[in-house]
Amino acid sequence: MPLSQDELKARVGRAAIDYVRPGTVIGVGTGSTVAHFIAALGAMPERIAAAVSSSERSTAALRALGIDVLDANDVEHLDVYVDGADEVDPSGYLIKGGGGALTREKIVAALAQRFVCIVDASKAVPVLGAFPLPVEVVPMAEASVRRRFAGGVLGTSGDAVLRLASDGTPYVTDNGQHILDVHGLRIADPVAFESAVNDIPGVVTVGVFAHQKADVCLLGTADGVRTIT
Ligand code: ABF
Repeated sequence: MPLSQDELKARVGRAAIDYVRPGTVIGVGTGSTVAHFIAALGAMPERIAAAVSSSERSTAALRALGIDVLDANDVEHLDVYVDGADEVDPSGYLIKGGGGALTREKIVAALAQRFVCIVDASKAVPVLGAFPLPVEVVPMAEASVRRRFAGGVLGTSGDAVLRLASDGTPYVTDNGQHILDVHGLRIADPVAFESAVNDIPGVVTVGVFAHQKADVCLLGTADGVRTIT
């Protein structure tokens, strides 16, 4: 019987505990794979000292386990940051932000000595871009950013669609901004592409993690957990 995607996520979420040192302060990302990691944190015999979270959703899950959640401003560095992703390429470059938390994820990842990414095998791709690229934008810049992607950025163009909440209104991030999901891109040079999109006026965060790529990527597969470093 093949393992379900959620069982692969659980497997890799548990495996990330090997990179967590008891008594340290760690960074915790967002998403369903990270939810399995948070559950495994709660089961550690010797607990972590505290966590810095990348979303209200993860904060609630950590606090429900009695894990202290600190403000990022009160922490100078984190031992490790553990988070999921929507796509990972063979170099460990990532697309993130499907869960809407990309800005805080980048902020928290930047505090960490090591970034451990946890994904199920379906996230591994040869080239980033099949997953619609999340771009957090200031609402007044939506149309101009959409036009920039339509015209092409570093030789690849895409169709930027405003992300909507379940009630049909624009999705609003934890930071009060909107998200454009850009379809149809092929990101051959993630480092240069991340810089180019960061330079577009009105862009708050682009969901390409290349300057801050994963130091270790744990891939949950039917044959076990594989690492991409
Ligand atoms: C989060 O992990 C987001 O950046 C990304 O969208 C998400 C992947 O979600 P899941 O683990 O539920 O597939 O960090």
